[in-house]
Amino acid sequence: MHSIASTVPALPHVLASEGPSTIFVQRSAMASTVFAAPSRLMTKVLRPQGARGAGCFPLDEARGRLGKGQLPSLCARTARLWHVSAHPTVGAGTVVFMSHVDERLSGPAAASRSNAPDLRRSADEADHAHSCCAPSRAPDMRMTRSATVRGVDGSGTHCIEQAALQGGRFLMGDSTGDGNRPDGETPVHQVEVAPFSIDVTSVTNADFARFVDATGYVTEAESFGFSAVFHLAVEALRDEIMGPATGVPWWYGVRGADWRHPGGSESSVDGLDDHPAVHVSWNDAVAYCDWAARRLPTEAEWEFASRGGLDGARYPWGEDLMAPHWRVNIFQGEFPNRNTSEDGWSTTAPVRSYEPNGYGLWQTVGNVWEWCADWFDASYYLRSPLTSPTGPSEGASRVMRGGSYLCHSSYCNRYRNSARSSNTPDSSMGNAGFRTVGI
Ligand SMILES: [Ca+2]
Ligand SMILES: [Ca+2]
Repeated sequence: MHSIASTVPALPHVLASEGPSTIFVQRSAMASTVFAAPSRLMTKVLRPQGARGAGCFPLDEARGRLGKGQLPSLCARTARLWHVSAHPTVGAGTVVFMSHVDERLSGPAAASRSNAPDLRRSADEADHAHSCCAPSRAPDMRMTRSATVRGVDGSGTHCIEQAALQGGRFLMGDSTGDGNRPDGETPVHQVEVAPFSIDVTSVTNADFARFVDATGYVTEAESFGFSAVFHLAVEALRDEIMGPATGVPWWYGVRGADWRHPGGSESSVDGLDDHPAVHVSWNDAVAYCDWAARRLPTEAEWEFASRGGLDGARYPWGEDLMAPHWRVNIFQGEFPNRNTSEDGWSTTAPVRSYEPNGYGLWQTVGNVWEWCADWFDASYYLRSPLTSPTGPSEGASRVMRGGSYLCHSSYCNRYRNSARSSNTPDSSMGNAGFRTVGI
């Protein structure tokens, strides 16, 4: 893949940007949350303290002001964090707050808006609750969908090896303290799942091609005409690159990017038969499941399976990330512009890379995010039932688990058994796929 890094706005440039795009710099390693606000409001409410970015302030002060309602609720809801290690401008250990919030979203109507950073260059509204992991489609884009679904009737042949799990009780949630508080990885709670069988790998390009060949299914990325591609992975003509996603300049909307063209129109899946299918939305994954007479795992089933029988462990293989070598495909180097790929891969890896966990599952963490059946709610663990939880009855986004090749220890530490994220069910991106379970 060729790099278009030279065309990507470097973070120092973004730091100097004007208008609704605001970056807040906070020089405490203790920060565990982020909030976003229009620059006008930020200037008015918060005390600018530094020369870097739009404002520097102690996290406690920011939290206090949020608690007193001095910032719109939207700001709290959009909270996200980017740790920047050894950033050329900001410096090691600094926490950068990035925001791209339209002031029109600060009013009462904001609460009803979906989490959906806009992938259009002209966009001026965004709410990127999980967009460090994967940007979402803009709400108005959903009106353009015209997906064609034929033959999705349970007649398909699913060829992925299965692990038959006995089920049982386990402790679900983060017991290590590594969790991202806004993600709702706690409280740790006991959950019981029934026996189930699950794919030992995520669904590959070869598997997904078999489905599409049999049904003529058109994915949402193809219907919308574009999908989200990490900037270093773009392989597209210049006029197909829609520009950086709002607030997350390392994600580009790319016309022509879809599961057959993971980097854009100039890429293909030739030679990638055994790589995970990506640019597959939650709706697309469910369509595959319908065809194959399968279903997506519940979030509880996914975590039970990923733990591989190791109670409370941070990773599927235990506690140490390097044990003694790389066992997961994530991002090494300086995110987002320099990936040293020490683990062997800069984007997707073949699904049977590294070693399987104790249940025989490969790469539950890292490589690609995996869609789960549940709606996402950060507070769900507070009321989750003991037996076979299936998630909230409604929501705006669907759970994704396991992190991806873009996870970096310094800013998006979600390549853990308990880590949670989500995206809207029509969103697709180059770092998300799925695995299925038996009905
Ligand atoms: Ca990697
Ligand atoms: Ca994975």
